[in-house]
Amino acid sequence: MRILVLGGDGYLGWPTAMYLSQHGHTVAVLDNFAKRRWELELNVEPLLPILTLQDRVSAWKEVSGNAIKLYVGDLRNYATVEHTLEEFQPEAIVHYGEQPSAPYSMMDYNRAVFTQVNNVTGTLNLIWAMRKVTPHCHLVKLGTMGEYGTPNIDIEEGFIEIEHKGRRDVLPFPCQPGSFYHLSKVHDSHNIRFAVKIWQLAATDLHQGVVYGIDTDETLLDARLATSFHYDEVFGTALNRFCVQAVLGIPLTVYGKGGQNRGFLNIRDTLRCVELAIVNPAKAGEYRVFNQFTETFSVKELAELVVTQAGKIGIRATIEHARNPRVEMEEHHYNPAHVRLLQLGLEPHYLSEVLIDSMLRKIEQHRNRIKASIIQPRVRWSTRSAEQQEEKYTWAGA
Ligand code: USQ
Repeated sequence: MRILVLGGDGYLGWPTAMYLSQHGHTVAVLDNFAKRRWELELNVEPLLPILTLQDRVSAWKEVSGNAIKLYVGDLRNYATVEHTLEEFQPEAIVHYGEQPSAPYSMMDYNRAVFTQVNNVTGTLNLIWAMRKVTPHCHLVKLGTMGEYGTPNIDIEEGFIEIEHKGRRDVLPFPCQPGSFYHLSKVHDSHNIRFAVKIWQLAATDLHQGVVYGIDTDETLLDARLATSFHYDEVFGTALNRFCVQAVLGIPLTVYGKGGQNRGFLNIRDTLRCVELAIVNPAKAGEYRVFNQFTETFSVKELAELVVTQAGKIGIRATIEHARNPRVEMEEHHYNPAHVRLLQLGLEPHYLSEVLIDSMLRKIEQHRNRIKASIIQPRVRWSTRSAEQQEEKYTWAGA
C-alpha cells in the first residue's frame, strides 16, 4: 500500500516508516523538524546520536534497498498538506505529526496554546485535504489513552452504552484528560469523528498508552537508523527515564505515591498495531477507536521492576518518591479494555527481564552522552512554581 507517515522524524514515526517500508509498503514521510527545534529550545537531546532525516532516509536506502520519499513541511500549512496528498496519493495516512509531550503543554500559557493550535490545526488541515484529494484514504491517527483520564469505572474502547432515564444509546466514552496536550488529542478525536460522519471518511483513532523501548528490528540494522530516545523530564516517558536514571546511579523519580496506573507497550508493538490497523482498514463512514497498549502497571511497579533488573546486572538502583509535579490521582481504579488489536492478531511483547536488561545495557554504552541536568522534574501543573519554570524555559516562539 501507499502509506504516508506524518511526523516521520520522531521517536515512533521514523521506526514506523522503516517497518512499513521493510514490510513491502511504499512509504513517504512528512515532517517539519519541530521536535528538533523544541529540543534546542529546552537544551535536551536524545540519548543516541540522531542523523538528519535526509541522511537517515539515505542510510535506509543503502541498508534495505528501499526508498522512503521525504516531504519537508508543516501540517499547519494547508497548501503543504494538500500538495503532499495530491502528489503521493496515499491509501493510508499514519498521523504522529503533533506536539507529543504533556509537560511541554503545561510549561506556560504560550506552550499550552501552541500545543493545541499546532495539534488541532494540523489535524483539521489533514481531514479537509483528505476530503478534497483522497476521500477513500484511511486515516490512522495516534491518539492517547490519556484522553479517558482515570474514571472510577472500567474504560471501554472509545464508546460506552449508557442507559439514562429509561433510554439507551452508545456514546463516546467520557473524556477527562490530565494536560493541555492530552486535551488536544480529545479535540482531534471529536473533529475526526465529526468529519467521518459528514464526509464518509474512514478513520481509526489509536488510543495509545505509554511507549517504552529503544530498538526495533529495523533500528538494529545500522547505528545510523537509531530513533530519538528521550529521557529528559519533558519528552522522556516513565520507563525510559527510569532505565537512564538507574544507569546514571540517581534515584528513580517516582512522582508522588506512584500508584498512578497506566497502559504500557513496547515500541515494537506500536509498529505492529499501526500495521494491523492499516491492513484491516475502517470502512467509509466508520470511526473506530482501538485502545493500544498491552499491559497496565503502576508507576511504582515499573520502578521496582527496573530496580530488580538493574540489581541482576550489578547496578544498584534506588527509588525516590519526589513531590508530584503533576495534578493527577496517585491511587485509583484502572481497568481499560484492549481487545480489538488482539482480535486482529497482535502478539504482544510483554515487559520482560530481557527487555529491561537490554535497555540498561544499551544505555550503559551511551552513558557519557547522558545529561544529568535535564532529568529532575521542574515543570509543574499548578501555578505555584510558575516563576521557576519561566526561568528555565523561556518561550522562544512557534
Ligand atoms: N511519571 C513518574 N516519574 C517520571 C515520569 C513520569 O512518576 O519520571 C509518572 C507520571 O506522573 C504519570 C505516568 O508516570 O503518572 C506517565 O507519565 P509519562 O511521562 O510516562 O507519560 P505521559 O505524560 O502520560 O505521556 C506519554 C507520552 C504521550 C502519550 C501518553 C500516553 O508522552 O505522548 O500520549 O504517554 S498515556 O499516558 O496513556 O496518556
